[in-house]
Amino acid sequence: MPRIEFRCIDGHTCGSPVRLVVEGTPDLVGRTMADKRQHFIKEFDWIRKGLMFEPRGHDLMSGGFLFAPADSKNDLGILFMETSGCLPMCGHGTIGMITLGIQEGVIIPKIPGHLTVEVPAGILNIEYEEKDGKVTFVKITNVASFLHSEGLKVQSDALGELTIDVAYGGNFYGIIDPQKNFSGIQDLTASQLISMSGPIRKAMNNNFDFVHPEDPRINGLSHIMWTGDTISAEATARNAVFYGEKAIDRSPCGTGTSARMAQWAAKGKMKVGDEFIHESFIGSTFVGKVEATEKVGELDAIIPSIKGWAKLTGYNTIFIDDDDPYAHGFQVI
Ligand code: PYC
Repeated sequence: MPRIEFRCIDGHTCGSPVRLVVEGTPDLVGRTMADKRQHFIKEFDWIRKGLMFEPRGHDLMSGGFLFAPADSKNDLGILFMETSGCLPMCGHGTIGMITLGIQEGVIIPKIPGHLTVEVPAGILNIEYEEKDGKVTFVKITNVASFLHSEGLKVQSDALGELTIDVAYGGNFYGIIDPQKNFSGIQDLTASQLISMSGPIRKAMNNNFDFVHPEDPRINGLSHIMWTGDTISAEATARNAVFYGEKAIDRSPCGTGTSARMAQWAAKGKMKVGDEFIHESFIGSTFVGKVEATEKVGELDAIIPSIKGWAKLTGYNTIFIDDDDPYAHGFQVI
């Protein structure tokens, strides 16, 4: 294969990296973003590995591509990629790619300040503010989010028995709240959380099934959310989301925040109109809100929103050339 060039705009959302690919996007078959995601996973996963893994990326890298929408009423479609695969939805990725795309003139909204975006998990309604050429915030009204299962028991070699709720906010999250064998993230390092999370995720997927009631293509528990005391008195809650093989999200995690608000709403701890300031492991925050309630299949669900900011860090023209033994990247686990 000849050398392939990808022109990227790099940035971060509340500390978590985002790489928006603006040239080199593959032609994908399929009407919806969910269909296009299937084609990308089958034929183009080498692009994800090349752009996300070392030596062009790193354990936390994430990003995506922009597409024309299937429905011309909408503004655009987004395909997400990261070290763990192609997520149905990524909150920090959306906030980042919208910020970079608007600031750099790559995304032209039909109505300034508003966007309707197709993602593999559904449709997002987005509001953003632009001042002096910079996007100051992006607020996403996310896909319907719900508590999938409560009180699942799993054995951790490191901690002993854990009780875990599973909620969906665009991805499935195993939420580990403080309990007898886990005092909270304030007492652990990121490395300790990483080393415990992989085996817990594996045990959860071996013992239980997690399938979206309306789209079986969305399945499997991909993320583990550990919770604990906040750093700032203003925050409602804090979390550390594990994904991929070695990543703890630096942002407060948009789909994770949605999943956690769905968990809280199902337990009667939040209602429509309530706000939720979610703090990341590094202390950055998203503002979440329960916008409405809905049903997903038989399950009670909420429509959550998440609001956050992102920054441009630079331009990056990346080559994937088959004469490089590491053309398609590698991970050191
Ligand atoms: O913000 O939704 C999110 C996310 C998922 C994985 C990392 N960040």
